[in-house]
Amino acid sequence: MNIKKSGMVSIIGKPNVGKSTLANCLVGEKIAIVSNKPQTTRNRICAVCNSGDTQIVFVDTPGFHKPHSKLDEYMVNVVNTSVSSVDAIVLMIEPVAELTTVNEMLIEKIDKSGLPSVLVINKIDTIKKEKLLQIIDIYSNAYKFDAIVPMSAKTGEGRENLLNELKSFIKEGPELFPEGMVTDQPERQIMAEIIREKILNELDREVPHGIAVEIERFIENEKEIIEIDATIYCEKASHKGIVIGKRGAMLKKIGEQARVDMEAFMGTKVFLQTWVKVKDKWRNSEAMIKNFGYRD
Ligand SMILES: Nc1nc2c(ncn2[C@@H]2O[C@H](COP(=O)(O)OP(=O)(O)O)[C@@H](O)[C@H]2O)c(=O)[nH]1
Ligand SMILES: [Mg+2]
Repeated sequence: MNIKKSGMVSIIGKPNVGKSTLANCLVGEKIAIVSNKPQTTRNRICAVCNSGDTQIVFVDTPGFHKPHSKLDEYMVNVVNTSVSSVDAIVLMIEPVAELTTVNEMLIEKIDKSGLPSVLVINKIDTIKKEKLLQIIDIYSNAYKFDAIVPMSAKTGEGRENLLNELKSFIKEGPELFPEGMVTDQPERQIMAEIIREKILNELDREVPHGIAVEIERFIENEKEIIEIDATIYCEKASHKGIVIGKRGAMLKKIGEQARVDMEAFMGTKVFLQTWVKVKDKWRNSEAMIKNFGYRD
């Protein structure tokens, strides 16, 4: 299909509302990691969606929250810069009938930007219709959104409605990403993120938030198997023990789950080896944050 229109749309919202799930739902492939813990996404990720003659590049952002560390500051800054230089903004909210302070702040940002905006009420698979009407009422009184779309990023319900609403803000233009390219993240980064997702899903809050993953080696061997060596960094020796687990059981579990997703993404067999190291307070070191791929 020939692309005749193209543009960019930012997805903003509180941590854990489902922004990354939406990015995956729009691409039709898993490119952004998802977990039930806040602050899963650390970087700005482009998710490319081709629909008819239109290409929309969605910018998945870290959830907007109060910064506590240098890494947090970096993440909030990513949100701030992602509301400029786009064609429209999607504000995603939980299906809660209440205007929260964070959402008020985000609405203010949208208002200042002067950009078209769509409110997405996500997770409607978890609520009753009456509640949905209440939420629509509260938010349409709070701000004049160009559209309000109830949806479930998990089931895909509402996906077409959202795309149709957004298409009206996309102007004529050449494709921004070539056919077949679904994200701007390098493969190495996706592999590292997959490992981080498994750690987020398997371990308690405190441990995964101090985790960074570095891919030390990424090669395709003569048997067309991709060999990956990954180092998992944690902030404390006690965390290292938890990540490795009894007789290495946790690390093995994380590695096996990660390998399945890596193979699905790469479309070939993967041989994954993992190591765990301690790097004290890396989240407060500008140099280390950069080293782990969190760059402006
Ligand atoms: N029931 C339900 N859960 C969802 C939906 N969208 C996302 N989730 C879940 O909400 C959690 C946070 O999702 P994620 O995409 O990581 O949120 P983000 O922090 O905004 O990027 C995960 O456990 C998702 O599976 C939805 O439409 N319905
Ligand atoms: Mg996310």
